[in-house]
Order: sequence, then structure tokens, then C-alpha cells
Amino acid sequence: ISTATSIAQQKFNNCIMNASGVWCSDEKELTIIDNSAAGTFVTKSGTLQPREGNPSPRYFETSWGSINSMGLPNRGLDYYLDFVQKLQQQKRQKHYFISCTGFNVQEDLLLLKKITDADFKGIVELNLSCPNVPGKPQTGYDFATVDMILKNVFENYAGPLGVKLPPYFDIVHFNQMAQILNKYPLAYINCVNSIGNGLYIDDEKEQVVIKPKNGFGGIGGDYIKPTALANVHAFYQRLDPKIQIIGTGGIKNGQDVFEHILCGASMVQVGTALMKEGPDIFERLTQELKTIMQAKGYSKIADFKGKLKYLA
Ligand code: RRO
Repeated sequence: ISTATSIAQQKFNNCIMNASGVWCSDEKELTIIDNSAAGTFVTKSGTLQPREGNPSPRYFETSWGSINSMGLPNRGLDYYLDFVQKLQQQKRQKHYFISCTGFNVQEDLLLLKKITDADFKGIVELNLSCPNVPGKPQTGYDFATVDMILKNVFENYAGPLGVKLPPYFDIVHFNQMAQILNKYPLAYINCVNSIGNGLYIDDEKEQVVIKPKNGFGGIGGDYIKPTALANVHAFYQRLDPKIQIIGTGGIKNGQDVFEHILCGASMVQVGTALMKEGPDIFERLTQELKTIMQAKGYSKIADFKGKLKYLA
């Protein structure tokens, strides 16, 4: 039984990996994911300049998931680019994802120029959905801006590139966003980032649990799986089949991985559950997925990818 997959014609021996932001902030964390059962890693979203991010506490685990307002702490794109290029020299067969995000389209183009100049052969994930930088809206909810950014991106960047999207909640929005995405040679879209600006409360203290933005933050984990599956499947139904889908949101066991793939995901990413359990989770998820596949008589991802059934 194989859980191998490919994105942008690059092969991965496992379809399970980390979600950007979790276990990927520096060389130490990335090396551990690289040596785990994960198929590959994606880096924390790199910006032009390194950032400290928001004040702590800025991540809180609840019984059903997580809330975060990290505020894009990262070492800067150059750091991730240098490290991944160094790793790539050692592991010529393996491919990696670098996430990045600018604060406007000019910055996005500068980031992509650095990536081009480094002759990066892996896959770029442009994050259009960070919910936690005070004063900066989630780009993915501004449809005209997404269109403009993608136009500029593909006029200036030739390598494989995907986008990380926020969750959408309306059929009309799925239609409108799919129409925009289908205009461009995207390698993939990643559904979904955290559900932005939730509020979790400690009832005993009558108080919020994270400091930035008076407690508002992105929600991950169990809360968001139905929304994530809906986004994966809505775009699977609407996108040109050349645009692949990475499924992220609420994955903590093999069944969750199976459901994302059934909805159309070619690869899946783990955030909240990786934060809780650590990188050993990749071995567990892989074994649990293989057990489900075996019971159902499936030997590869393609046997069930996107094959969700509807009621007659
Ligand atoms: O760093 C963050 O606060 C963050 C980012 Br960039 C993102 O894309 N998603 C998220 O939940 N947190």
C-alpha cells in the first residue's frame, strides 16, 4: 500500500506533511520534520524582513483545537531559502515547499525574485490568508486583489507555485474565487488556513486566552474540519484538473486524512494536531491511513481521490 503522491510533477513518498506555521520556524524544527515520516515540509511563511510577531501568549490549545495570533513571526525569506537550498544539495531526490507572504504585491514580487535568483527548484506556497497581522486584512477575502496579485505573480514567476487560501463560506464565493483561480497556471491551492478571528474564552477567569487583538485569533483543529472539507471539495468540483488541491484543517487521525483525499486533496497538511503531538504524528497518521486503505481494498491515493459519493 502506497501513500505516495505528486504535486506539480514532483514526487513525494507520503501525502502527509506539516501545515505552514507549525514545526517549521527554524533549521532545527525543519530538520526534524525532514527526518520524520512526513512526505516533505513547508516552511513558516517568510517575509522580506525577519519578524518577531505578536506578544505572547499567542497560541492556545483547547479541547477541540486551537486559537492563534502569532502575527507572522519568521526568520525572513532569505533564511528559509538558504536552508532549503543547502538541504536540497544533500537530498537531490526530495522536494520541499517554501511559504512566503508580502504585505503588498510589490513585496510579493520581490520575494519571488529572490526565489528565482536562488534557482529554487521546489514549490512556492504564497500565503494569501494570514488572519493575524493587526490592520492587515486577509487578502483571500478581497477577490479583485487576489486576481491582481495572481496576474502579477505569473507575469514574473515561472516555477511551480500554489496559494494558501482562507476558508470560504458561501457557494457564490466558491464560484467567484474558482473563476479567478482558473485563469492562472497555479500548481495547486491549499484549503484552508485557520478560520480567522474567532474568540475563545476562559469562563472561570471570564477572560480571553491569547494577548494580541484582545483575544481574537485564527481557529484550527476539530472545529474547522467540516469547513476545510467543504472548501477542498467545492474547489475540486470547480477547478481545472491541472490545479491540484492540498487539504488542511482538522486532521488528527487517519480517517481525517482519508476524508480530505476523498474530497479531492492530493496532499494533506497537519497543523493543530502536529503542535499537540509533535512530529511522531506523521508515522501514526500514515499507518492509520494505510489500515483504512487496506480494509477498503485501495492500494494507492488515486483509487479514492475525489471519489466522494452523493445521495441519489
Ligand atoms: O503567523 C500567524 O499568525 C498565522 C499565519 Br501567517 C497564518 O497564515 N495563519 C495563522 O493561523 N497564523
